Amino acid sequence: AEEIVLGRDFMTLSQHVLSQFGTFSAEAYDLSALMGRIGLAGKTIARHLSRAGLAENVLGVTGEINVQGEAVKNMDRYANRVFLRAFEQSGLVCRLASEEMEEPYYIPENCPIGRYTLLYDPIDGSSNIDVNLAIGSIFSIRQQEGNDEAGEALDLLQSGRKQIGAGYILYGTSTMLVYSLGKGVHAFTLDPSIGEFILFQENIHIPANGSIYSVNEGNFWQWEEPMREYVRYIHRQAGNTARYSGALVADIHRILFQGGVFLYPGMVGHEDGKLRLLYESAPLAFLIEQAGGRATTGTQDILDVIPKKLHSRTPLFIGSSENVKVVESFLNP
Ligand code: P6P
Repeated sequence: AEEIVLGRDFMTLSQHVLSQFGTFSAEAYDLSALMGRIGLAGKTIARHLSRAGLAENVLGVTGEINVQGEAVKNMDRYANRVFLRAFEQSGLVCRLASEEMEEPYYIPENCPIGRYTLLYDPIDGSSNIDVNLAIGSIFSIRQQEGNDEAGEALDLLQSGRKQIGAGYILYGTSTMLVYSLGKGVHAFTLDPSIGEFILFQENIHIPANGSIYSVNEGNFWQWEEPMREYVRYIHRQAGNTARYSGALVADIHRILFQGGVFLYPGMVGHEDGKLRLLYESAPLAFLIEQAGGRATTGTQDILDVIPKKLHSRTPLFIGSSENVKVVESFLNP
């Protein structure tokens, strides 16, 4: 095997975060430790998933219904707790907000010295778990501004432009972590034999245009007419390919590397669509904009939306800048 040059060919996630800052500042060490904890959560979840069908509480449901009105899968509850455990005794994060928790989780002992707020979707695409298809975790890192429990709105109900970092973990044929701290988008593969996420691509740029469109066409007759017109236009145009996995992270990962557009529009009776702003659309919009792409609600950049509630939804159109522009031309004729 060819010689590995330490520091060039072998860059762990924590090392890479430090290298992003060029100085060994307190902030650099904080964010390196924080990303290391996210990596720990990802490794723990990946290991549990690898035991599907063999260990308890991987497949199947808990019998509860979450704040979204959806059946709670065993993995949803397990993964949510893994993130919470990863940040207790960390001194880094005062408050965590998750798709699986109605209210934010507040860690008082971290708050006076805490500096960050973490929002996350612990398992995105959980309908894929029981059929062994790709799923993900999505995370968004914000500066902590409120230094007590009441500071919730300060820390959470803010525009996506205030995110200081975001990314996802994709539990697929391999486990990958993709993140940005506002200095480009970088991708890592988990090497389970050493338990480290190793850098495999830096400064990823999304193609300006792509032939993939990713949308659940089963909702066709629930869409507004402009959205139907767009999909009819795509059907008539030669060379387009439909890819839709049921897991947002997997569909976005494909589009990040190959170009194209993911669409989750509003529907009659559900004008805001299904996806959550703060821990699904906003972190992915941060990442895709860092990679040179676009993300919009159809009328506004996702990153400019200021939510009224923690679990606010918005429509999402995200991907290659030219593809998103065509979508907007149909939605705002
Ligand atoms: P639909 C999974 O439940 C999820 O939140 C995303 O991961 C995924 O893109 C979307 O919902 C799938 O929703 O309505 O097409 O099944």
